[in-house]
Formats: sequence, structure tokens, C-alpha cells
Amino acid sequence: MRADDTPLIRLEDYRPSDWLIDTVDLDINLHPQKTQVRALLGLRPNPAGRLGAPLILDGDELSLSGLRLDGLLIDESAYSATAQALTLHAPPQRRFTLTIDTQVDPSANTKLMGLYRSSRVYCTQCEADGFRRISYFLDRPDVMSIYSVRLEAAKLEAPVLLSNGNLVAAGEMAGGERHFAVWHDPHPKPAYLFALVGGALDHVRQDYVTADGRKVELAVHVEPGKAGRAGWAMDCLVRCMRWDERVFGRNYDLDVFNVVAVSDFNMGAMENKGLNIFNDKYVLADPQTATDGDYASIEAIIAHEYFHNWTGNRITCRDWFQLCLKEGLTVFRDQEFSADERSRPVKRIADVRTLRSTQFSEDAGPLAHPVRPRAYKEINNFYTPTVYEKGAEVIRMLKLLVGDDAFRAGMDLYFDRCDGTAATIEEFLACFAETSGKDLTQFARWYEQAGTPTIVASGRYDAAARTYTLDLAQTTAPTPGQPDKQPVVLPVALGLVGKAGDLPLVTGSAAYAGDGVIVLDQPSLSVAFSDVDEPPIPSLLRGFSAPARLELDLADADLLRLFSADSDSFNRWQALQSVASRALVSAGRSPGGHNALIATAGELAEALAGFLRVQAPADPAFAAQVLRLPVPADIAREIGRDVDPDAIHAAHRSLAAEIGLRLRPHLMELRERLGTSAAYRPDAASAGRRALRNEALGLIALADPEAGARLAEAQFAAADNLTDRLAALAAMTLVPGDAREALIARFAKTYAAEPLVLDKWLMAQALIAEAGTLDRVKGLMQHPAFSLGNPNRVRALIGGFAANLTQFNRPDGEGYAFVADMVVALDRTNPQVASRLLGSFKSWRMLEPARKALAEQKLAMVAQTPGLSRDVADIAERALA
Ligand code: 0A1
Ligand code: ZN
Repeated sequence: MRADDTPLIRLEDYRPSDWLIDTVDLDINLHPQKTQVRALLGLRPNPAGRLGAPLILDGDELSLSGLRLDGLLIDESAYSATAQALTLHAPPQRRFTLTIDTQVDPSANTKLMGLYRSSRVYCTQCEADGFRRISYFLDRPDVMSIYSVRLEAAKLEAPVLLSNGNLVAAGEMAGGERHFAVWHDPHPKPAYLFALVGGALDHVRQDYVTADGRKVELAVHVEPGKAGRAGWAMDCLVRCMRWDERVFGRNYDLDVFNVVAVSDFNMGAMENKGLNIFNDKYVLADPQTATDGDYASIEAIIAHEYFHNWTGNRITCRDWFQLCLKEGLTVFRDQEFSADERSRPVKRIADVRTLRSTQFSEDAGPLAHPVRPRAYKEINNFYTPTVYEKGAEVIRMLKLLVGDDAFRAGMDLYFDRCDGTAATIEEFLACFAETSGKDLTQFARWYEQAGTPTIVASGRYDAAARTYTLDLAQTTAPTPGQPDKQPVVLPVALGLVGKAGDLPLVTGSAAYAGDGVIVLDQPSLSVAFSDVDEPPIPSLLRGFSAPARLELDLADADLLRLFSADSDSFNRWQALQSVASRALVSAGRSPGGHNALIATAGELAEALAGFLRVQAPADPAFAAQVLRLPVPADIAREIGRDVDPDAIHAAHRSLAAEIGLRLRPHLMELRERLGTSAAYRPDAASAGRRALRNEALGLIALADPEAGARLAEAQFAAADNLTDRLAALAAMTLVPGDAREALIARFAKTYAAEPLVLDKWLMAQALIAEAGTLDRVKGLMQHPAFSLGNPNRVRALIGGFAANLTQFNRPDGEGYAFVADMVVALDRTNPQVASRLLGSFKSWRMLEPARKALAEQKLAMVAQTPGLSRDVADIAERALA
């Protein structure tokens, strides 16, 4: 498949389906290679569709083994069937049923879309268009049906049989070898939310009563022997269910809620109605095999999938262009949940870090697209940071602009009005326009326009007039297909910081929305504040109130004052990041400016010394974020062109090392103070202490490799949890030599039976910033822990390497060659995993000329490979355009 042969699907071409499917009765006989699927569809013409249109059902690699209309065989001339479609040329213009028989081979399904087997467990993945790999169907989200599903399987092979909805019958077949289960889901849903699971699974269970009194049986199913690792996921599930009742007034709506963990999964997890299927990495946790980061991710993803029950399932998307309707909103909801469960400022900082490193870089390169794309060739390539993370930022801005009360009222209205439907962004926004009385026409541009806006800000203080005037301007650079940008609505939360804290904000400006927020919706504007008794330092974009770059030329001294005096925690953190970022950008642009870096390290260390002594112990999680420098990829993006990854890496290392050197006694003391003999607990406070200790360890190791190695070895030996062990390993990877190799070997031995832990081990090695890493990675592909067939293994080792700034971008181009070869190899079995890996090339255009040419060559090699999947061809084509 070449991408340019593939039709472009356009939002403007949307039209309702000509046919509707009210009911789906599935009878599925599970067999490892020959699963029989019988689908009985209750069809009728759609009054909103074209009268007399043929019925064209989607298929993908299917073959038809039987077809009946209202129970009767049909003449062969009345239909045609290919692997991609089943067409009824002149269907009756009334209600009728179709009985469709297909046979599928779950064991041969390496794409992990449709019905497949993961470690002997049958499972499905139907979003976005996997149902058509199981049976012919109107596989589009605006066709919603009531499903009844009968599953039959060998009892020994699949004692557990699950599908969506409630269990209505179960029993044994004659002879006792096979058994069945019948599930009924009373809520209409699109095919992408269908799921089944069959296998030998252990579980944990818990009863739950919803706020409106429904008794629900919750269960988390895992591979045999792993039930001891399912408790945290269950705990998260119960907490997020309560939270959704309290914060959004949403109750669960079935008698059971099942979560299943499988080990082969293309993405993080999937919100199938009443039967969420997870990548086991986001379910299984105990202190020995999961880090604090894993515990937090599990909490977020369990919540995310559960929250989809209302934002995604009860109200789904009319078409895939509206993907952000469910994803952006649900990410916003899961971020808010985690913020309430943990530290709100720390969660915000972590989310903004992710946004900048993933979404800002997407927006700055050839794969940039709007939150609601206008056209696509392969929808699976649009499950992106832009749709998810920027989509969540848009909801966050909406809330800030309309206010908490109108936001909650708007959500209530949306749930009332759109329940049971497949909705659009327009319908969603209309609810908030109504409850707030605000015109959201310009705000809607956030969904249409790609690119990260830059806000250029400057301020003037007039001592005689006691006024402070803030000038703000916005621009957005062109992105593919959008050369001319319009101004967007940017809520700029701000404060004016004086000697004794925030000064009162007195202004008559129409742009001032109150509550410390200026709305910048013009190309530029000025806001004059009066009664300003002293020259203030502006603190702009507090809480990161809009997903924008801020250019504000503050002196380091002013930024350092913000770090110590700003009332907004996010901007305290941001102030130090800005100081570091400016120095790194300048050193990364013109290597050799070592003295300037040293001077910055001195400033930062001085500011941090007092902070570490006095404030850090009171809020270690925040302090850990403060100690962490901006990531090199962010520096590369700020530099923007002719990027030399080695120069950025060198600058980053030396700034961190210099800071570590100066702060070493403080860091050692802090590590002592934060050390605890108490047993591991995953709560946010304990995790924060570990994060700070380990951040300190990393800085010490960079400043003094020998001392770092000794500390790391001791920490590894003494640790009772994976977080501390992995941090020790990461610190050791900074220091070449026998001790490192010994620890790497010891780690592998300790966790030989733990694939998810070995993924971290693979990744830690793939990230080593040394010329030997490529050979190491190639060697690790032969390690028994690695398999090209498992997405988690591939993401850990090969994805890890592709994220290694200096080694992926090796000057000889061998990094690009390796990743491109892997993309081509993986594409033969799993196009989704391959196309995501190819996304690693997304920033190639900003590289210096030599690397740029090498990267382009490899992208072109991929693009020209015969027989490419649509997924990979689409990314290659857009990356090169
Ligand atoms: N809707 C899921 C994400 C998801 C998307 C596609 C998948 O398979 C190709 C799987 C999962 C979520 O947002 O969690
Ligand atoms: Zn989602």
C-alpha cells in the first residue's frame, strides 16, 4: 500500500449512514485457529440516509462462510463479498435481519486488532476499526446497537468468558468439555466498544454501591498467579468511581464492571463498555515489580477508561474526526482526578512536561494537525498527543473561561442532552455557550487550528503614574496545510509580584476577565494596571493557563525572585526552568559557551541551596520537579533549527553536573533526611520522598561519577522496592565501566521472571548516551527477554533507543538506519506499532543539515518499501511532505 493510493477521508464529506443496525446478536465459538462467528443483525433504513441505497458492510481480511436474509438463503447475484466488504445490492426497504457467518484465526492475528490471542487469552481490540476483522458490519461510531453475545469455548482453555454488559446465562454443553456464557448490554453502542475475553484468568473482586443505589460487582482479571498484583488497580477503580459521582454527578450503569489485563496490547488500555481491556503494564503492581511512576500511571489510566463510560460510551463520537470529544475531555477528567488524589501543582507540572515534550514537538513538525483533524488516511495514526493532551488543555481553558459553575452546568447539560447519541464538538460547545451566555465561536478555533501559539509579552512601569502596562501579542507559526493563522482565545492567568507578594490587580481593561485572568483573543493588546506602588515582576500564564509558548524577557534575577516569591507553584517551578532553559538554548546553539553555563549553574545552585534546606523537606514531590532540568528535547525545540543533539546533550550534562557539584553536601544531607526505614507504600507523599532522593542521586552521579556509583550500588542493595532499584540502575548507567555492567547483569538476574520489569531494564540501556548503545541494543534483541512480537518489549528497547537524543541522532546516520529497518520489519506483523515507532522521526526537519539529510534518506527508504501498511505509509508520506 502506498499512502498516495489511499483515499483521504474528509470531515466535510460526512453523511449519515444509509442503514442502521438496532440489534446485534453474536454467537462466537472460540477456537485458537478457527473461531466461528455468527452475527445476526437487525437492520433498517436510516430515515436520515439515502432511500434505496445499497447496504455496504465493512470487512477487513474477512471471508464469508454463510449469509441469510430474514433467515433465508440469498441468491448469489443479490450480494457480493470480498475481504473488505459485503454488499447487498438491493436490500429490502424495511426492517430485516441478516445472518452473517465468518471464521477468524485469532492465533494468526499479529496486528492485535479484532480478535486475537495474548498469552493464550482470547481478547479483542475494536477501536477504531477492528470489529470489521471479526464480522462484516457498519463499522462507524454513529451506528449504535444493542448487543447480545453468546460465547462458547473449551472449559479448560477458557474457563472465564466475558463480554460487555451483564451476564444473563451460563452453562455447560453436552459432554462437559465446552461451556458457554451469554452477555447482554442494554446500552446502545458502536461496534468499536464491543469486546470479549476468554481464558484462564485469576481475579480480585469487590462489591460497590453507586451513589444512586446500584449494586455493582467489580472485578480485575489477570494472568494466573498474578491476582496479588491486582489490588492497587481495584483500589484506584473504587476511588475514581466515587470521584466521578462527587465531581461530575456520574453513576455507573451496569451490574458488573470488569477489567482485564493482557500482555500483548497496542496501546495503554481500552474502554469497552463494562469490559475494559488493559495492557497489563497499566494494571499489575506490587512494590517489587512496579515503580511509583507505574502506580501513578495505573491510577490515571484506570480512571481514564472508567471515565470513558460517560465521556465516550454513553455519549460517543459521531465520526472519528470528533475523537477529541471523548479523548481530550476524558484526559482532562483523569488529570483532575489525579490532581485531587495527589498534589495538584505537582500533577500540573508533570502534565505540562508531557505536553511540551510530546505535543509541542508534534505541533512543531511535519505531523502537526489540529485537535480535530479535517482529513485522514489512517485514523489509527490520530491517537496523538494533540488529540489527547492538547484536547485536554482546550477543556481546561474552557473551564477557566466560563468559570467553574457554568462549566459544571455545561457538563450536566451535555450529559442530559447528548446521552445515548453520537455527538460532535459543536454540540458539546453549545452546552457551555448556553450555560455561560458566552459566544464560543472564536474559542472553537482551538479545534481547527494546529500549532503552538507564542505569546510575546513585555511590561512597562511608570513610577510617576503608578501604572504598569502589559503588552501581549500572539502568533502561531504555519503548520502543514495551514499557512495563515488566526488569533486564538488565550486565557492568560497572571499576577504582578511585588516585594511582599502579589499586588492587587486594578484595571478597567475589557480584556481583563477578573480573577487574575486576561483574555488575549486579538493579535495584540495592552492592559494598564493602576495603583501599582512598586515595579512588579509579571508572573504570566500561571498554572499554565493556555498551551502556548511564552516569550517574556525577564532577567535571571527576576526569575529567581519569582522562584522564591511567586504565589503560584507552577510559575515558581517554571521560573527556574526558564533560567536553565535559556542557558541551555544558548549553549546548545553555540557550543563553547561553557563559562555562561557555569555562571547559570552558580545562580541556580544558590537559589536551590536554601530551598533544599528549608522548603524541600516539606514538599519533596514538588522539590523533585524543581531539581529536574528541562529535557533536552525541549531545548532542541526551542532552538528550532540546525539542531546539534550532541551540543544540547553536552550542555545539559554539564549544567546538571555543575549544579550537582555545588549542591552536593545539601543533596547528601537531604538524602539522609528523607531516608526511611518504613516499608514501601505507594502513596503520593512517600513517592515524593523517593522522587527527591532519587533526583538528588542523579545529580550527584553526574557531578561525581565515582561517588554516584557507590551510592547507587548501596541503594540497589538496600532497596525494598523497584522505584529505588531502578533509580540506582539509572544512575549507574551514567557511569561507564565494570560496575555498571555488573549491576546491569545483577538486575537482569533478579528480575528474570518479570517481563514488565525487564522492559525497564531494556529501556535504561537503550537510553545510554554513548556510542556503544546501538550495538548494545542490537545485542539485546537476542536476549530471551526481548520479542519483536510484543509491543511493550518493542517500545521499551527500540522505542527507548529512538528516544535517545544523541544515539538515535548519531552523526553517521546508523541510528536512523536501525530504527527505519525496525519499522519496515515490524510493519509486516504489526503496522500500528511500526507506525508509532516511525513517529520518532517527527522532528527531523529541525536537525543540522548533515543529520537532516541522513534522516530524510531513511524516511524515503521506508516510504519506498513495497507492500507497506496504510499506517506506516501515511506517517512516512506526511513526515516527508
Ligand atoms: N480509546 C483508548 C485508546 C485506544 C485507541 C486505539 C486502540 O487500538 C488501536 C486501543 C486503545 C483510550 O483512550 O484509552
Ligand atoms: Zn481515552
